[in-house]
Parts: sequence; C-alpha cells; structure tokens
Amino acid sequence: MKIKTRLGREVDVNEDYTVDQNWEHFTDEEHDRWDRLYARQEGMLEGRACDEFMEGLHSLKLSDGGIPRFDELSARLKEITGWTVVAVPDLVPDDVFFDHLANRRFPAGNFIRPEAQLDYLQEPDVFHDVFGHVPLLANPTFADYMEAYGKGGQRAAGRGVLTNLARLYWYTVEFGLINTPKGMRIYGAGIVSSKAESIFCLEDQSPNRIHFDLMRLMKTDYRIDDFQQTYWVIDSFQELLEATYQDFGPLYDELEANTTVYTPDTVLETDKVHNHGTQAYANAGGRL
Ligand code: HBI
Ligand code: FE
Repeated sequence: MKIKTRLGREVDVNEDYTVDQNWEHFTDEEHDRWDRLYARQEGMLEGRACDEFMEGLHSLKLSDGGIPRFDELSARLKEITGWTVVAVPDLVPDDVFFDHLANRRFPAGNFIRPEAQLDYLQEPDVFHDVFGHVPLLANPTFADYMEAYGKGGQRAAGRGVLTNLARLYWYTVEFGLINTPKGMRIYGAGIVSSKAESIFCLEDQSPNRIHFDLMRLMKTDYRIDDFQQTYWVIDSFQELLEATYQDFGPLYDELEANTTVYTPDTVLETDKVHNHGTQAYANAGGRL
C-alpha cells in the first residue's frame, strides 16, 4: 500500500509498514556519516553507557563499515535473543509498532539524518534506531522487557491509557539511567544516540535523577523537544522487567480514578531522589 511519510514523501510499504532496506540506496557519503557518528558516540559512551549496551554494540558489529545491513544484523541478533530488525520509512502507527515489538521485530528508520542535523533531529533515523536501540536487544532481560512492552501496548490501546504507557517507554527505553557498581550509567536509546545529552544526563546538576517508580512515572509528562528535566534510575534490567510482569489492569483503574499529571520537573516528598535538580538549564530557556 502507499503511504505518505511525515516529510511528505510517498512510499510503497507492506501491510505492516515495513519496506526492503535496499542497502544499496545509501550513498558513500551516508555510510561515511554513519561511521563518523559511530566513532564519535562510541568514544563518548566509554564509562558512560552501561556494560550491557557496550557489549551489545560490539558483539553485533555495528561498525563493520557504514550503515549496517539489516539482514546480517538480524541474523546475528536472532541467534542471541530471537529479535530481528526491519526497515520502516518513518514513525509507524502505534498498533503496528506494538505488533512488531510483541513479535520481537524492531522497526528501524530507513534513512540517515542529514549532515546539518548531525546532533539533533526529532524523527527516528537509522542511527538512533540501530545504534541507540538495537545493542540492548542483545541482552536477554531487556529483550524480554521490550516484547512485554509491545504486548502491554496492545492492551493499553484498548483501554485508552496509551499516554500513560508511552511515558514508561519514554522514560526507560528512550531516556533511562541505571545504577551499577561502577556508578550511574546510561541505557536509554535517546541518550546514547545524542552526544550532548550523554554528558548532560549524568554530569549536569540541572535535571532530577529519581529512582524508577512505575506509577509515579506513568503520571509524569515528558519533553520531546529538549533534554529531559527528570531521568529515572533503575538498579537492574530485572527490576524493569519485573515491574512489567504484573497485571496493569488495577494500575490503569487507579490512573483513571486519579488523573493527576505531574510536570516534567516535579519532585515529590515520596520520591527516592538521587539528584534533586536545580533545573538551571530548563529555566534558562534550554535549547533556545
Ligand atoms: N514508530 N518507527 C517507529 N518508532 C517508534 O519509536 C515509534 C513508532 N510508532 C509509535 C511510537 N514509537 C510510540 O508512539 C509508542 O512508543 C507509544
Ligand atoms: Fe527511539
């Protein structure tokens, strides 16, 4: 079927919104851009990203020269955790996205950011999706969590609580931090694929760093246009997986009964706080 991407391009996609990666369509310049982004970020993440991420990055050979071939990458990943990577032109509808995750397929954007937007773009491109998301899919516990999220998404959509569940994805899969014996580390894909946020999230005094709390987090708004004002910290991927291995039905009942929404900078008495942020960055106008 034909769809229109958010950038207005018309493309032919399969029923599940996938396309052939058609690796040959990338230019030498685009492969070179991947290599430069990879080298820059790999250096940045030494001592900042968690070991599980770095192990996945290296075992999947994401720097074999240019943008990875999805067929080869999928073959490697499938051996480890049963996940595969499929190409999509753009953001896909929520139900389609959840169906892919529930079946251990990760949809990755089939384009790379333009040179002028090397540091920041809002659309998920192949660097964000593959460099950012795929390494942790080689970790068995995180791999199970992502599948559980896809299945949960299908149920949440039916109950009209997708906004709440989307916050869980955002604050963990995209922007999560993890406490390790070596110190606080990054695991969120939105951070590991961003040079500036890799430093900001760990070293800046502005943002809150608060211990992961499922209900608290599902009531908290997030920012899509700038660095986060709050990062949520887990102790282990097991903690994350266990939080999702429960019936969310009663949680959704409570969210319907109590519709409080916290702003992204809120700190409560009951929060387990690692860093009570100054919010100096956001108060100064952030990116603007
Ligand atoms: N589509 N390709 C793609 N990538 C995403 O991360 C994505 C998506 N569609 C929907 C979506 N994310 C979110 O709305 C869900 O997490 C709720
Ligand atoms: Fe993402």
